[in-house]
Amino acid sequence: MKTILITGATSGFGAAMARLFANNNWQLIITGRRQQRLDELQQELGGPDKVHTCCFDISDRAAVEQAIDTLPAAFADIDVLVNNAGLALGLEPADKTDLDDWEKMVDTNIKGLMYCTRYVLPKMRERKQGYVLNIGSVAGNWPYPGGNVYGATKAFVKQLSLSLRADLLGTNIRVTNIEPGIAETEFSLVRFKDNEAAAGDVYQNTKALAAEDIANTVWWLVNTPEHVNVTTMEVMPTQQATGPLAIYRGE
Ligand code: NDP
Ligand code: 8X3
Repeated sequence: MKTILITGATSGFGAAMARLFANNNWQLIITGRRQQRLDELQQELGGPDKVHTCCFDISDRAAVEQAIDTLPAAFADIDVLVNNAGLALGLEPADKTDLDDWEKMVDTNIKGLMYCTRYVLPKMRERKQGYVLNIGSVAGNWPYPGGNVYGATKAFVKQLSLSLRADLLGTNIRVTNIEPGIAETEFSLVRFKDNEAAAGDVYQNTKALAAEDIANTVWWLVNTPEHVNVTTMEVMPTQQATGPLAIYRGE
């Protein structure tokens, strides 16, 4: 039975991936900070023999190391790592943003992803097999007002993904950066700090991606032949596209 480690599986993309892979007979390691949600998902998807839970803050390097180091033997050979945990906080312009929000995005989206990758890779190299899928974002490609540090963290994820490919050439380990566009999850509720009206507005009168669309994308990628590496995959809803460059024309 193959094993997938999904970070941030307590909601959104991560929870959808957990359900899809469990239903296809994979063993899961699921992480997040909300123990109760991890417990519920474990229960739903087959119990502790099939699903191992790790509750930690991904920005806590020692906690990530400890979780990977102390995996039960049956879960220790990770075939697929999905670096999914992440968040956006705020949509203010750079001169008005809360610096704590910026730091939290860097700590989670950049440092957390670095820690998981660094602690999982050695065993993959030893086993000469593995697949690292990073969840980047269109925000790493296309700047938008208020996207500032969130977009910059996702540009980091894109560049690190490309660099991993360079480092891992010859190891048989695959790396893909998936870059989703707007998707309806708890993402906006988190971004707007539990302001349900503001979060709801994001998905008004359009058809955003669903979490399952990204789970299906991951499933497809994982099931491509081992000699195929999709390096980057941008996935937008049909009803989203890039806009023109902005021009300020004065008062
Ligand atoms: P959700 O808010 O629904 O899920 C985010 C997940 O990340 C949760 O499981 C959360 O778990 C986990 N997480 C957040 N911070 C931490 C932390 N410090 N430590 C551990 N886990 C953490 O959002 P999505 O499913 O939409 O987001 C998943 C990924 O997709 C993110 O990286 C996001 O940036 C990216 N993305 C989202 C898009 C969208 O429009 N929704 C589009 C493009 C990319 P918990 O709270 O339990 O810790
Ligand atoms: C999430 C997509 O456009 O809200 O990464 O930044 S967007």
